Amino acid sequence: MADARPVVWVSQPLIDAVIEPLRAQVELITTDAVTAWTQEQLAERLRGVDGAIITLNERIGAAQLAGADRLQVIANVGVGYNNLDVDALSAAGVLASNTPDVLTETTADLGFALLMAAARRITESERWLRDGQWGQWSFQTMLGADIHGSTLGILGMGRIGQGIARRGAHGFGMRVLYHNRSRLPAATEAEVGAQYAELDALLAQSDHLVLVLPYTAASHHLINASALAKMKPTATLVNIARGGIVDELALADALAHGRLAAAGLDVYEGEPQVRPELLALRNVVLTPHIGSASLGTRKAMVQLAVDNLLAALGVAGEAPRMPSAINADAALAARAASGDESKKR
Ligand code: 8YV
Repeated sequence: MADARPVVWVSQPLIDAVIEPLRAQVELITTDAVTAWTQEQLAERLRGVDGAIITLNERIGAAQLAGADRLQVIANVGVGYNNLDVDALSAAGVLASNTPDVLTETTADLGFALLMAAARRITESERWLRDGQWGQWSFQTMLGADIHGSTLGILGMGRIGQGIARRGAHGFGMRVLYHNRSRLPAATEAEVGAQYAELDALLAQSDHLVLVLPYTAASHHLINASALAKMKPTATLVNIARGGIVDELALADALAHGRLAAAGLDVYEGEPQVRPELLALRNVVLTPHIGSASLGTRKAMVQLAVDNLLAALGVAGEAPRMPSAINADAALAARAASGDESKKR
């Protein structure tokens, strides 16, 4: 007898302890090795499945959805979803979800770690020590910038930005400024210890600037040569959001010529490629997109993606009570308009 359970594809090896129990409820197609799926392969994989759990490495747009007639849900393992064409998903009646909240504090921790490592020259110092250069020590060796008592700028003040503000204001006695599309309520500003600033003032006044804003057409290369020129030459820039927010060549040039003191980067425009201009610099700390990479948080992210997927498929009750849907109204409206009952379980 044919298996009537929904078919679910998981695009990468994730956390087995969370994924494997799904077999009790769905027909599961897993991926054994980390795979760089081509656009065509993605389209082929989505054909004939009811749901998919994917990572930021898989870009889903109209072309991938074209033959995916059964597809009801894409559960993205990540809070950022610039890999999804949400309009195309909605138009196809496909629900999409992300994994907010569960990764907030872990990612804020990494932002702070990068800030401290870059400002206090931690990785540069370690390389110098391992290279046997300690014998060359002088009183001026590895002078960095203070964190405590300095001005911390935060660009993008969502959940992760607020976590960084709390760490700076309450943990390190920093003056915290932020800029965001919308200003926070006064009570939230007071609780996180941050004051609103216009973008130019934020750039000019920050001793350390952390980028935590979503990547959109409006934020593409927002931190370009002209924005960098407004920053203090003694400042540190940290990017834990998306690589495309920074013009990396302009950043490398500013770092190489003393117009910016240091940078800490967890994200890159051409991931997993890192520009040689950045790799060549001693005053930039580079990590491979590990913002949410603690075991507990990664488990929680996968669990949230599973919960979203099952809710959307109606397996765990009435569809679609998804904990973190991105496009529920638009996708369900498109289903209703097309009269596509096959997607209503
Ligand atoms: C990734 C992230 O999800 O959540 C995001 O937006 O950038 C990360 O947490 C993680 O690196 C897996 O791709």
